[in-house]
Amino acid sequence: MIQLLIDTDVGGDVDDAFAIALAALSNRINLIAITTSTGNTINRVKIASKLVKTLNKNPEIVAGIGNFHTIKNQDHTTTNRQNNATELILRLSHKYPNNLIIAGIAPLTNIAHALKKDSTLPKRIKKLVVLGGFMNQPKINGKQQQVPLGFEYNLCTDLKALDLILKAKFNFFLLLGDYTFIKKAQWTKQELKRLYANNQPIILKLIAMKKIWDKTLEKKIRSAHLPKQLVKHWLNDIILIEYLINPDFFEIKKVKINFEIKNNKYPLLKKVQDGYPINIIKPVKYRNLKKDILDQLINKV
Ligand SMILES: [Ca+2]
Repeated sequence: MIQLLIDTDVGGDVDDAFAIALAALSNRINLIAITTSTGNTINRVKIASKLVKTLNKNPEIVAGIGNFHTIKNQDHTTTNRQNNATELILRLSHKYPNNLIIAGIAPLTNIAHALKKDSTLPKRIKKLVVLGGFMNQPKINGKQQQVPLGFEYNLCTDLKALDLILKAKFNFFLLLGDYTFIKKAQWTKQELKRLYANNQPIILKLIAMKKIWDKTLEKKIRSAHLPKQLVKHWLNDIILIEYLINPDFFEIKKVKINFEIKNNKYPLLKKVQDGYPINIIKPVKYRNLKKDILDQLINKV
């Protein structure tokens, strides 16, 4: 059984809500805790609590660093400085030594704070699995294009946190945007139809959240002058949780990476000889993994 803590920015992109539901429903995962990252983290706690309550699950849920306090700007005093996430991450790492998996599906600020407080944390964490980053410029409209800043949040919002985490020798697994922002990794119409045909309380809740997000995404993409082709039904965070549940649909590649910040452009990750060793999670069976996710969500497993 996987002992899991999810660090999430649920309440924005709906993929977090699906990812939490999938983890809570899985009989391979014991969802012990949820910590919230970025922005109004207290509101995110409320949203996560309602979600898991629908499933009669009771993980510990606490707020982390909020209002864009990156690890650099941690001394800002004006907004939420609640930092229960750091304490919870450290406490659970002692309670489940070498057995706790942390899934990072949000900017890495909370995890970096825990690390700053106790540099021995990586020794007690079984795996740190994270969604984020690009190694290659994504194809938009069939053409390779510069990753728009603000398109991928988890790594680029808090690069100092990423830097600390890479240096810290976690057993680090990364699912890249290269593998999740592609056509194969979107919900198809048929898949969504299957989801919408279900009327379990959790599915109704997820669908309601998804409808709100679909509208928000469209507005966000438009106001950021990003290509409207980015308004799609992305699975993103959900795929990371599926990796934990069914690693058979994925390949792991060991690489050494680092990143470079150039001219305020999106910091691509690069394979370099003297880089930090990480494990890249590469989905290889998209259709199977999406079917498996749906089966679990609508309780057909
Ligand atoms: Ca997220």
